[in-house]
Amino acid sequence: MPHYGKFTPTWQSSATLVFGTPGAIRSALVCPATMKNPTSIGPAQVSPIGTTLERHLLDRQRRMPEATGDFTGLFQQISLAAKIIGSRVSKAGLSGILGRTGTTNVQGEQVQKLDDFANSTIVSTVEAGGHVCVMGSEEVEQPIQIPPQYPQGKYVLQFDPLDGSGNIDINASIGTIFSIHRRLSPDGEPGTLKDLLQPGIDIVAAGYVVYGSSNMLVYSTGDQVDGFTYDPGVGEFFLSHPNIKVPQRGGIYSINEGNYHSWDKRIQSWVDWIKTPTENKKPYRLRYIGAMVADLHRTLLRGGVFVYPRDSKNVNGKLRLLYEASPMAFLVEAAGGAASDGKNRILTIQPKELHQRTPVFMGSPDDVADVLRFANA
Ligand code: AHM
Ligand code: MG
Repeated sequence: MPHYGKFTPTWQSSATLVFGTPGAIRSALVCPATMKNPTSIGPAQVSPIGTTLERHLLDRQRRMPEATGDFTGLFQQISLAAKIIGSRVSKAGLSGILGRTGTTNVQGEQVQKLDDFANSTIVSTVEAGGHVCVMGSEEVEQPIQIPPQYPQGKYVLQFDPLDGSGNIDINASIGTIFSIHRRLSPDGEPGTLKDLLQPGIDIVAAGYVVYGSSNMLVYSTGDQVDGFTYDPGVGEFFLSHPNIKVPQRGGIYSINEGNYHSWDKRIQSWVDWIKTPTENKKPYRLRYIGAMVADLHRTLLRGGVFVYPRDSKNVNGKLRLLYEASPMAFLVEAAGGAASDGKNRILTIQPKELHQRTPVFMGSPDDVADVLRFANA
């Protein structure tokens, strides 16, 4: 049951609005704020305003006595960057942000491309926080160092600032992907490339933000996957999809079928099979948005399989291991799904380069098993 499905004020006093699930609202209504000697509104953990991302993080932090607050602090900066990017994405057509870097807007100012804007928003929000020692971004060729005026923190952040950026100009869903590792290099010193070249299995937390019909932040620390929907009126992410579980099998396949003639015959056979009805099987539906975040968000919630195999143009696959495939594999596995490069778990691949690519087969465990059976025939 979503904790924060609809943002419906049920009654209003001079100072109080009540939001939340029907149960929480009922509890709150037992005791309007204007009553004298109010009775309890219920167990302390049930909040009549819903669970914000900040509260969710603080609750987790309190359950870990050794936690220093660094992780929570880093996450708050990521969430701030997501709010700023989401706000700019939603105004993309209005603010003259569309277009190539190098053009000028009506004020005669330099127009920044939205993916450059997203990249610099994350870098400048996170670098000053003192929680990371180095960052890796799809938009930046080399590791991003933390300027010497800021502390060198204990975490390593990798991100794709605006995934699916080809969708910006047509108002379709795009997203931000990120993962967090602990540093390997000595504390207090600048981070190194080695800090960035860590396998997904060592991820501390990963997540994505999808900028769609509503904006959502989905994250995991490996135990479960939780989704938060952004309320622009309040300026907060609220828990809306606790403990997301990917269905064991879905009914959707997601692949750029326009590449059919560039694929290996075994991938062609799988696609031929999955869309052909048989006595025991209905044909799967094809859905492909062209933004990994959006395609995998649907896969997490509805099930099915997302595939970007190697092809004759992209001989190592197209998607990037460190800031696309690994964080998504971490989330899919934490939700009970499977994520493979065709042979191995994506999470166990030891990266050799910052912008390394990998084939991707992810989603419902039974659907991934089917495609791997064909791919390895
Ligand atoms: P990018 O926009 O960050 O470069 O991401 C690459 C995108 C993925 O989001 C998406 O799954 C894929 O490339 C789509 O590729 P194609 O157009 O070849 O199907
Ligand atoms: Mg991308």
